[in-house]
Parts: sequence; structure tokens; C-alpha cells
Amino acid sequence: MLIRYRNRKDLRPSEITPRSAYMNRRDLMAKAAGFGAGAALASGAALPLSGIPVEEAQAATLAFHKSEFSTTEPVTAREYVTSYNNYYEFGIDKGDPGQNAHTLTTSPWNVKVEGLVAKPADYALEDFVKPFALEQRIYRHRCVEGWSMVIPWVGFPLSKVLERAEPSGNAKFVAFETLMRPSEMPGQRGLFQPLEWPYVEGLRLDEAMHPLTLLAVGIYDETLPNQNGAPLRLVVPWKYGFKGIKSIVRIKLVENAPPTTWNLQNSNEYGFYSNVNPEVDHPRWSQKTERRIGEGGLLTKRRETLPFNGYADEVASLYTGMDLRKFF
Ligand SMILES: Nc1nc2c(c(=O)[nH]1)N[C@H]1C(S)=C(S)[C@@H](COP(=O)(O)O)O[C@H]1N2
Ligand SMILES: [Mo]
Repeated sequence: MLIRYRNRKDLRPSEITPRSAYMNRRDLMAKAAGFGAGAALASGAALPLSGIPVEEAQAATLAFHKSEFSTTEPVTAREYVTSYNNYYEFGIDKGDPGQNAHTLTTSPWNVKVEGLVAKPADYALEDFVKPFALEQRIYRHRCVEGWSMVIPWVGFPLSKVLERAEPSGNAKFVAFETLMRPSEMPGQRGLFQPLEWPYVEGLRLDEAMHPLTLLAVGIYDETLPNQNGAPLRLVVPWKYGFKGIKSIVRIKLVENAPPTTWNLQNSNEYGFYSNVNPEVDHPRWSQKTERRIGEGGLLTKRRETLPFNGYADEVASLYTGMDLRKFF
């Protein structure tokens, strides 16, 4: 059974309520369920996939309002969202980030907004986040590997950050960069390094400005666990999960499409756009269906993958006239 250990140290972003109050409520809920880590089990979910305890750095409760953009589909249990991860800076197995990421120092944290903007700045995370109201966005999350979850993010639209920076007329794309810190990221050191570092991603400016595009600082009602990309990560719900770059330190407005990590790794398999598309298979597997994590075992029926991950009404018009087989 999964048991979460929490280290009470560091990490105090803005908009928090005292941890003690939250812990009391959590303890009460656990007691009501009859046993320690019982919430997920009590609600009928199966055991977490790895069964190995996840280590977590201290979390803080966030204040937010609910968003009209949320799906009403059942949310994936927190135990899965925090123990089944892709974060190659901490190892390539799904359980590695949950085991290894908790020691990453996420405070202090700085985010640079730069490039083709009138107001470039190097923000302390607290100042970066402070002006914006936090909202909860429950989004479907579809990994290119063929699995999916439903995750309740807490964050704010990326458009707010871009508007504050005032992009100049020649800014056409937004480039993102993850922290590079081999001393704290075991995947960035040693002989076998699966990717080029730092992890980089990019969006076209109109994609970045779209109201669904989110910068997340939390999941459920707490600050992000490190394995989910603390303290700040991108969420683009109509694209494959790898576009959702974690632990962001730089946001740069540029004129041309920036390099992106998985495209650098294999340009035949991973395109710049990477919109979820059941009609365009990965060269090595079909993208027509997906396994919803937490829905029974390996024999449970796979779900049909939806165009743009179910967000076609909102975003298909961004790609009018484009051949989505060519621009995959
Ligand atoms: N820096 C960085 N960001 C990353 C990754 C990574 O390896 N490194 N993996 C991506 C992939 S493939 C997915 S599916 C999502 C997973 O996010 P989650 O672990 O919060 O579900 O993060 C994306 N962001
Ligand atoms: Mo992914």
C-alpha cells in the first residue's frame, strides 16, 4: 500500500493557508476512512501501480476558484497522479520521479520572462504568481505513450504572463526551459542521459495565448509535488503530455519555432505541434485508444482517444487549413 511521507521544510509560495490546519483536516479524513492512506482505497480505487511509497516535499494548501473550463469526468486518484510520472531528470521509470524528486530545492525559485517583449523581467516565483487569481482546471491529460488521467490543476492562464510582458510585433513563438541542475537531478548526470538538457518546449504564440493554456502551481488543493513539476509547469490539455514542461525557469518570446526536447530526440516520432490526434499514429504504436490510469487492471477496456484530446470545439480553429499529418 502506498504511504506518503512528507518532509516539513522549505517551500512557502504565496496564497497559502497554514499547513497545520490542512493536516488536521487530512488526518480527520483519514480517521474517518478508518486507516492511514485510505482515501483512495475507500473510494474504490485499485492499489497504486508501483506500490512503492512516494516521498514528497512539504506542500501548502492553495486558495482558488473553480473554472468553467473543467471536465466533469471523474478525477484520477492523487496516489496515481503523484506516483506514475514522466520526469526524466529524475529517472526514466514511472516510479523514479516519485522516489527521487522530493529533494529538489524549489525555494528560492526564479523565472525569467524575456526575448521579444517590452517588459523583460527576472521574477522571484512569489512575485511572478502574486498578481494572478488561482483557478482550478480539471483537464484530461493524454501521454503520447497511450495512457491518460484526469488531473485537477491549480494555476492561471499563461496569457496573463505574456500580456504582462507585452510581446512585440515580431514575437511569433514562446520557448520554455526547465531547470538545469545536475547536482539535484540524477538524470542530468552520469553516463546514460536519455535526453539533451535542459528540457525545452515551445508553443506558437496563439496557442500560448489560448485560454485553455495553463501555468500550474498546484494539483488537487495543494502546491505541486516535485514529481509533477514544482513549482511551476505548463499544461496544454489538447496536446500530448510532453508539451507540459515541468519546473520552468525561463519563458522566452521568439520569432521562429524553438527547438523542443522530444523533437530533438526523434523528429520522426515527435513533432513540434503534438496535438492529440487519434488519426495520426505514432510510428511504433496506434494513438486511437488510451488506458485511463486507475481504471481497473491491464484487462480493462481502453478508451477511445478524442481529437485534440476532447478540446476540438475550443482549439481546432487554431489549425484551420493545416495538414495535421504533416504538422504532427
Ligand atoms: N522537464 C520535463 N518536463 C516534462 C517531462 C520530463 O521528462 N521533463 N515529461 C513530460 C511527459 S512525457 C509527461 S506525460 C508529463 C507528465 O506529467 P505528470 O508526471 O505531472 O503527469 O510531463 C511532461 N513534462
Ligand atoms: Mo508523456
